[in-house]
Amino acid sequence: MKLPKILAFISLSAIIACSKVSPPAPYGACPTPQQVAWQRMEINMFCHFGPNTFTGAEWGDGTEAEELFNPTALDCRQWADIAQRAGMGGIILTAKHHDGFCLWPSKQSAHTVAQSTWRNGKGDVLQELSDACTEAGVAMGVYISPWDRNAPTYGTPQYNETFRMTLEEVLSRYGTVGYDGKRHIFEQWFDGANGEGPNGKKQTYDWQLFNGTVARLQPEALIFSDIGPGCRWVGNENGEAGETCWSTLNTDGYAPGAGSPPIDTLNHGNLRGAKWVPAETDVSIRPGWFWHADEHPKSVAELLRIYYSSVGRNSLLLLNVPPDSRGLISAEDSVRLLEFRAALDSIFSTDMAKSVQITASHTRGGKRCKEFSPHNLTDGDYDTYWAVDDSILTPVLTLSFNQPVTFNRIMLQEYIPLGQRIAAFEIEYQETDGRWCRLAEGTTIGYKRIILTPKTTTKSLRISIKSSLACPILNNIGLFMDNIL
Ligand code: FUL
Repeated sequence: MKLPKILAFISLSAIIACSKVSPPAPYGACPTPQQVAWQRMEINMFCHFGPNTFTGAEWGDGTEAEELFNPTALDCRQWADIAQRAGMGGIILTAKHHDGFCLWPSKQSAHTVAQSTWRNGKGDVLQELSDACTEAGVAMGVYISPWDRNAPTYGTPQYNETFRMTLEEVLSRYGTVGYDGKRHIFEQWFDGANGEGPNGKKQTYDWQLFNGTVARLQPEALIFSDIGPGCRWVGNENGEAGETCWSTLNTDGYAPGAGSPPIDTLNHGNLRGAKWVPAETDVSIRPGWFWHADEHPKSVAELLRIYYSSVGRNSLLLLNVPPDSRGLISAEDSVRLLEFRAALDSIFSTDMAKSVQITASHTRGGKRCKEFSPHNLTDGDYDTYWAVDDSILTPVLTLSFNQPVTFNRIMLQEYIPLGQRIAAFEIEYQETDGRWCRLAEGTTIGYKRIILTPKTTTKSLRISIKSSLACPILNNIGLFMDNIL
C-alpha cells in the first residue's frame, strides 16, 4: 500500500474501532438540561430592594408605611445593563421580602406599590424589570419570601392559598420574553426563614403546593431553597462553598428552613446523594443585603476570593448588588463590579493550557479514539470530553509544554451532564532535574474547580485521579496566572 492509502486505512480503522465504543453511561443523580445551563451561567446578580432600602432596616416588620417606598429615579435598564457588562446573565429581584411589601400591584395584598405614592400608585417594578431583561437578553428570577410579616392570614392554612395565588400572579405575568414569545422566570428563590406573622403565629408551609405551582407555571425554572429541588443554599452568606462540594444531596425527610439538613451537609453536599441539587452561593457585595447609605462594596480582591471559593468550588455565585433609594445601582457598586469583571477577564483570558500536549494513561476505546481523546480537554467545546473505559477509575493525564510556563491557577471541569464522579485528585509538576513534586491535591471537581497553587514554572504537569465513583470524564483543563490576588 502507498503511504496516503496506509494513512487512510489507519484512520478508517481508528474510526471503525472507535465507533463501537459508546459514551459512558450517566452515573448516579444527573442534572436536567436546565440545571446544566444554570450552572454554566456561573455568576448572577441578586437585587434586594424594597421598603428596607428607605428605612435602613434589613428585616422590615411589615408595618412600614407604603409611602416610604418612593425611588426617585428607578431604572431597571440600568440594572440589566450593569449585570450584562459584568458578565452576569441573570438577575433575581426580591419581589417580596419578609416585610410583605410587593414590588408589583398584587391583588393578594394591601401592602404593595399600588398603595405607595411612587408613580401615583401606577408603578410596577416587576414589569419594568421584565422589559429591561427582555431588551438586554438577561434572564429574570424572583425571590418571593414565604415568611410575610404583613399578611393578616399568616399562621393559618389560608395563607398557603394566598401565597399560591401570589406565586400565580408573578409567575404568569412577569419574566424575560423568550423566542417562543412567552415570559420566562429562570429561578424561583424561596427563602427558608420562617418567623412570626403579624398575629404572632408561625406558618406551616405547604411546599408541595408552592413547588407544584412553580413547576406548573414555569416548568423550566429552577427552584432554590435550602434543599432545592433545583439548587440548594450553600449554608452560609460569606461566599464559601465547601472545598469538597458534591452537587448531589439527600433530601428525603428534610424541608427548607428549620427542617433542612445540617449546614455542613448543605456546604458539602452528599457523596452519592440521591438528587442533583447543586450549591448556590449567595453573598452581598456590601455588608447588608439591602442598600444602606453608610455601607460600601467589597474590594476586588475580596470579590475574587469569593469567586474562587464559589464558582471555583463547583457552585454558582449569586452576587447581591442592591439598588439604592433612587432605584439605581450606585456608581460605587457599578464601578466595583466592572473592575471585578475586568480582573476576571485579565486572569482567565490567557489560558496557557491552549498550547499544551496532553497524553493520557487511558483513553476510552484506545489511544486512537478521537471521540474521547484528551485533546478534547483544550478544544473549547463544552460537549466534547476525555473519557476512559468503565473499569478505569484512577487514570493520569500528563501535560507537556515546549517552553516552561508560569501559572498559579489550575482549572478542571467534569462533564456534569453525565454526573459528578471524581472524589480525589492530585497534581504534580516536574522540576528541571526530572523530579516530580506534589503541587496540590483535592477532592471534588464537579462543574468547575479552580485550584489555587503557589506560582509555579514548569514544562510538565501530571494530574492523577485518585478516586472516582465511576470512570472519570473531564471536558476542560485551563492554566492561568492571577497577578491580582
Ligand atoms: C435570608 C434573609 O433573611 C435575608 O434578609 C436575605 O434575603 C437573604 C438572602 O436570605 O434568609
